[in-house]
Amino acid sequence: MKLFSFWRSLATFRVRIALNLKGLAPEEVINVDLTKGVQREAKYRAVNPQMVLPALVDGEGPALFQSLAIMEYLDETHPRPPLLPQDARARARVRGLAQIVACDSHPLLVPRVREYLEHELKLDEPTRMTWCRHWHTQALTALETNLKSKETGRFCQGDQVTIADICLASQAAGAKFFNVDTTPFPNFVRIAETCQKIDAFARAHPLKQPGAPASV
Ligand SMILES: N[C@@H](CCC(=O)N[C@@H](CS)C(=O)NCC(=O)O)C(=O)O
Repeated sequence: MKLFSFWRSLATFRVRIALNLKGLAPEEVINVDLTKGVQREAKYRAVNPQMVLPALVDGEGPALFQSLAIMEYLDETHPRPPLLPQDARARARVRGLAQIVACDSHPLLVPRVREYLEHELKLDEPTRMTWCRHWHTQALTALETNLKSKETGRFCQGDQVTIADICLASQAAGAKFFNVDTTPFPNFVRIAETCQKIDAFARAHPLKQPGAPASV
């Protein structure tokens, strides 16, 4: 396997956690520096025409893309431990929680959106931060309200780690990057802290990757 990655990429963080949970280690991790726009260079565009991370090449390729799709692929090809529950309703809830993060919140905060706000709409840094914190807080509010359900256990869905927890962990790392106050969201914080104590999560953390600063 070959993983195209960058330390700060939250979507790649999700895939790294899934790989670690499955006991898989890519033979090659290729750094694509998002701060330098390397994702838009022809070489990477040939790997992932969307010009975003992550991309995962398994065997002959072509590259797999989109973190949720990659995680489900890994779950189907390496079923142990499962990252989705057996029960259809529980599975729908897990996917729903994961999608709050990966489909509705994270896309509003990615570099290409922040760059558009800066260069095209000419929004200054404090205004851009207000944008980012607003969408973070919306997602945290939706997650926290859902997590008050009795289906929540040690993790988002009972006591088994699922892709919902992986996405929650990425939201928690993003909240730190953007200095978002998470204290109004105790279930979210509790699960994020429980996840970070698991080696597969801890090793995958953005700040543990090559090129990462000591803190943000
Ligand atoms: N929905 C995608 C998100 C992909 C994405 O936007 N990735 C970010 C890094 S986390 C990226 O590469 N952004 C490059 C850019 O915005 O130019 C997924 O979950 O894989």
